[in-house]
Amino acid sequence: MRIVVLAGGIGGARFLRGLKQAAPDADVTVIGNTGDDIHLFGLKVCPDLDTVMYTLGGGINEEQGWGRADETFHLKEELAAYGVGPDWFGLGDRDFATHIVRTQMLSAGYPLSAVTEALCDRWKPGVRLIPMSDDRIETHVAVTLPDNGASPDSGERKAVHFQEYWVRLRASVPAEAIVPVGAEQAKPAPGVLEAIAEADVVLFPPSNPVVSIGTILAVPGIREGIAEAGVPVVGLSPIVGDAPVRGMADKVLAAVGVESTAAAVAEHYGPGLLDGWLVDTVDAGSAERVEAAGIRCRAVPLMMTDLDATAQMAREALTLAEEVRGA
Ligand code: FO1
Repeated sequence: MRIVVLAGGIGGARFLRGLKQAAPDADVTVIGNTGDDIHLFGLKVCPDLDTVMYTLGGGINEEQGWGRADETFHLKEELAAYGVGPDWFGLGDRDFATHIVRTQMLSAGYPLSAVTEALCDRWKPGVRLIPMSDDRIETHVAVTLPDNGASPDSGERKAVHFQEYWVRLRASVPAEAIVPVGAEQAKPAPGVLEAIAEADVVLFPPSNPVVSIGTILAVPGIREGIAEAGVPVVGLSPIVGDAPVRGMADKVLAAVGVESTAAAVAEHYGPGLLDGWLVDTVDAGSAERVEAAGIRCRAVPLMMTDLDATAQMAREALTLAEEVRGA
């Protein structure tokens, strides 16, 4: 079975670990979000690609869900000693090696998709990880900084890089707009549209529907490719009990006018894209609203408490896909 998964960071990566256990013989292609990418210290950092690669390759810092296990931060400390910022993004020494190799290969002319394939040669994630595009796309967030007089630009409306909004500001101010800069001019990376066209099922894991899956869908051709593939598209709600399971998805959902509920996210994707939607048992009451939107809906436990629970979620998603296919 050929499965295509659109994945962001932590939630998507953890779901993939369960999917691999639930469908060990499946051929899984992951289309990774690159809107979170950031250039720091002259290096290109790809947080969502690295989170999938490290999580499935066994190198992830399990508690954080990002960055490497057994990290040290000597480089970060030395850079801070030179007064070279930013100091709010925690890059570890082991993680720096990934960004150095990536940047070296990009500078030598390799596209991001080839670089990602080369990095995965080491990590062997057990899935094919393709960036959504080889073109540069960076998600920026429009905010009005608090008018506290503390910082020079306080009280001003400005666009900040997604990572600054997420990590430095901790999403403490409303996101007034979220823009995947560069998406309109970007093309899907080689293999993305082919994988979608050849897929038996497409899955939307519990990744952020705006800044992760939404950004992937913003690359021209990907949303259309999925909608026209004629195969079941099944998603798992990242919102459980009107709150995001992890992260601050509710902050970015508000920016696009979507209420923070499992049903609203399904409606946001729409029946043109989604055929099936899994909500957590606590949201079983919303299944009727989702079905009324033309999307088949089932209520199952959606907390990825451990690998077996996550594998069961993946099995439920694949079962719903078969139900939709048969409909
Ligand atoms: N998230 C944080 O909350 N704080 C950090 O200092 C941080 C550093 C970091 C370094 C490398 C990397 O790949 C991810 C990192 N993240 C950090 C997570 C990152 O912001 C998120 O994983 C995604 O961008 C959102 O899914």
